[in-house]
Amino acid sequence: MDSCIFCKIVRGEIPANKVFENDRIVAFRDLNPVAPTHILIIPREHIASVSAATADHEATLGALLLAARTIAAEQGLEANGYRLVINTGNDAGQTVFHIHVHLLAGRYLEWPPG
Ligand code: D5M
Repeated sequence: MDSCIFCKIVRGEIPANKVFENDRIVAFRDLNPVAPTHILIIPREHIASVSAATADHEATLGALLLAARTIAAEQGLEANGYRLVINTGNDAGQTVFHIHVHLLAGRYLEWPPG
């Protein structure tokens, strides 16, 4: 996707504060953090949202969660815990239509979210 901002990060066309990369996944710090640790985990492959995912994306979707686990461990977040969020569609506040997992940690996270 030429115009997708997260595809541009994957291609290295715009800078990002990357914390993790593998053959399927890139992860980088959110520009507007809402918690002391706020990392976005994205697939290299463009999938617009959970709603746009198909069975063909099964391995990529699995890789997203496994990357989240690895990053949480690397960042030392397992003792106190962390939250994974995938905003999907307008009511959930999705603003970037390239599927991404928010990894949030470093403070007590209220439930339910606003
Ligand atoms: O979350 C989209 C998130 O993406 C939001 O928290 C801001 C973040 N964002 C947008 N552009 C960038 C760049 N260039 N670097 C890092 N973070 C970015 P959503 O779930 O769609 O609301």
